Amino acid sequence: MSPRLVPLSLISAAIIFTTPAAAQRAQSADCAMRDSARFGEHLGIEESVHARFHVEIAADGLDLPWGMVFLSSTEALITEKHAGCITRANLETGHLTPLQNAPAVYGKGGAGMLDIELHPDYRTNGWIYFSYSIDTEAGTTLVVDRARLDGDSLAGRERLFTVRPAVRDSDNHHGGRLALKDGYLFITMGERYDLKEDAQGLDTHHGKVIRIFDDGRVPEDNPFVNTPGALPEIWSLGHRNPQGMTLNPLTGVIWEHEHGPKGGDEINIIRRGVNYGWPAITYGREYSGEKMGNGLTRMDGMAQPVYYYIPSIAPSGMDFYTGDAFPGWKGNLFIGAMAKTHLNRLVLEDNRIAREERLLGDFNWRVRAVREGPDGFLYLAVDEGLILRLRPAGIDEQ
Ligand SMILES: [Ca+2]
Repeated sequence: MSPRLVPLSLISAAIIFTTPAAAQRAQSADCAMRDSARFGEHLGIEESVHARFHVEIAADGLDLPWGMVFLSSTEALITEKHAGCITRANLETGHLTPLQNAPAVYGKGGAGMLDIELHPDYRTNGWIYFSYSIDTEAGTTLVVDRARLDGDSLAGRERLFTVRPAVRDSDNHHGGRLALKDGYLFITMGERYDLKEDAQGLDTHHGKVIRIFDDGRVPEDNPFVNTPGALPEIWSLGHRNPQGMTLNPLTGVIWEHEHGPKGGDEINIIRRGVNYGWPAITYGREYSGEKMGNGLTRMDGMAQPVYYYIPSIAPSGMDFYTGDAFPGWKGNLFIGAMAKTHLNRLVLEDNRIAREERLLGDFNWRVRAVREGPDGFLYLAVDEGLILRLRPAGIDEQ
């Protein structure tokens, strides 16, 4: 067989095989146009203390949906973690259209195409922000880009931030949640699991919340800009594996949550220059059950969490509910739970958590993302590949 007759499939397989990281995929390969086979399926009526609601499938067939943001009341952009896609979902038909011209993504373990957010002025400037993992000569790391939509293609993509340093042989704790506020972009970054002491070091982005301007510049008033040896993008430190961050639109305060080790998942309010304690203090233990370090839960100069979970629920995604469809949920904080599969509803009193309710536990979904839609309904993305819509049910509805 002459070389030019080698089947294309073998050539592309050889190219993929000789790429430094087999898990780093060019877009296209796993990102195909699809219909949702179970679109519109009604899964029942559920009860909350303050609401009664339908659970129905708005899309399915997604590969580990991780981030979700609404373009309109009928369309969302959804990231698919390991496949590395940003997929446009039509929530009136269930049709899924992966965006063209997306970057190559390293997708494995906690690494992949992660969060996605719109600029607060998206209607006028069109900027879409997204975080994802890449493989480099020095190892894997997290980056944040922004781009605009041109039809179903990403256009004018710009690199805004790269987590330093890259690390070899760790696919864990890539963080990656994004929040935009007042011209600033906040980014969460995990401590890569094996490097937990990095969470206390100011010479690395691991275990930090980052604050940059929405165009990537570093603000002069960041807390460690004038600290010798410190990375100037750092906003707060002492974080373990933050997989949730959101702005409370009612107060302007940024909330975050992070996985503890065995127990000790935390909810924190993110403030300038604050040390949130990991790994020096924690309410969790080693996975073996041993005390973490010297077993301390408090230390001077380190913040206590607003709330913590024992045992761990493995939180992911978070959103404040501000809509009108569920009056009884107004101002509540919703968080996905993956290990203790449910939707976590938290009632706030000022900046404290007063009560907690666990919803949808019987479905055994690993709830990865939660988001209020423009229609005031609540939407969930779950590891099982579904987008669920929670819609109010009348008292008499069955
Ligand atoms: Ca902490």
